[in-house]
Amino acid sequence: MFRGEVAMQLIIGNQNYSSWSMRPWVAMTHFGIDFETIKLRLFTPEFYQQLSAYTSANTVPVLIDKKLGCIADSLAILETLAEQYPQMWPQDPVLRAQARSVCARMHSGFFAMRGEMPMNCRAQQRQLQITDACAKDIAAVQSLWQECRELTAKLGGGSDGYLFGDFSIADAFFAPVVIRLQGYAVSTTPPTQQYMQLMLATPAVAAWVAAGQAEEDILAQDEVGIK
Ligand SMILES: N[C@@H](CCC(=O)N[C@@H](CS)C(=O)NCC(=O)O)C(=O)O
Repeated sequence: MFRGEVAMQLIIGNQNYSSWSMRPWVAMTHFGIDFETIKLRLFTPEFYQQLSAYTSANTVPVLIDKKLGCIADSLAILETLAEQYPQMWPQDPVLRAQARSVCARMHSGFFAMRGEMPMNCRAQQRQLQITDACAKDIAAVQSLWQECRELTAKLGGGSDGYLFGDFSIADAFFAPVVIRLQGYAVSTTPPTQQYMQLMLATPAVAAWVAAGQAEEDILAQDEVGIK
């Protein structure tokens, strides 16, 4: 099952739509971790059947590690990998604590934005009616990004322009939000646009988007907005 020398496999869903899968795939690709991708077609009978061979979790992503076993959940996967690859978190302890905090907030919040603006790599500035709750999430995420960058500048963190200077797990966590903001015609601030451009030009993010756009499956429930 494993390519001889590869110690890890990552099970993901459709790259066009699977925002949770995008997080570890982008981070692992960015940090040059050697892994094999197993892509399953979301919501098909085969998806659940094949997944059940590895884990009792009915969701992707799942990391299969030769030594550690099957790890479900994007946050658990990235926390586990960061034990082996500490460069995935900011080096500064204050920035690292904040990076963990914003990842957890993304993991357990921003429900309106997630629900109303499904990640869809093929969508480009689609017209969409959003609720006040969704507009509030969009404003909150932009303030959060600004806070991260201001704190990083204050503490003299890396200057690459990512949330905590150098690319970290936090950027991987917000990569699907960048795709969402690009997919729908919602207004964003100039610093947000700058961050979005940086993220979209990041090779691991661009590779994920290209793979998603090349897929042919259409998930009707994730196709919203007017082209
Ligand atoms: N909290 C989980 C959520 C994973 C999740 O909901 N994945 C979606 C795909 S993006 C899924 O597998 N859905 C299948 C289903 O709900 O039946 C994580 O971070 O990995």
